[in-house]
Amino acid sequence: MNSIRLLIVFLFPFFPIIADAANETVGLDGLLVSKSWSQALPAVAKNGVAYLTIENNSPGQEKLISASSPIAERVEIHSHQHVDGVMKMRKVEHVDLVQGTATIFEPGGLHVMLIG
Ligand SMILES: [Cu+2]
Repeated sequence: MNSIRLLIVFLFPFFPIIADAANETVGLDGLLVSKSWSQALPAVAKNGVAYLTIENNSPGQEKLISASSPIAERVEIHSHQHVDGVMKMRKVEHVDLVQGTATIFEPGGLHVMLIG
């Protein structure tokens, strides 16, 4: 198993536009990152969220262990969980990328928090 770090680069300033990191697929050693996007935010927003899909076509299990971005002071990988009927975000230490599957970061599920 390998561990990977994700670098999120937005091509546009992070203000009220739909920031599409790259409407194209980026691959590395059988890992394909695609469908990356972020919700539009007001210019004063300090935090943002990014979504993407990672396909693992490598020969084995992979693990996403971190993410970073030049537009955020800190980047965390989060999941959503229902706790007592309330949806809460939780930081996760890693995401297993199962061989032959696509891991989808989407609203209400896994997401990348862009903090600061
Ligand atoms: Cu979050």
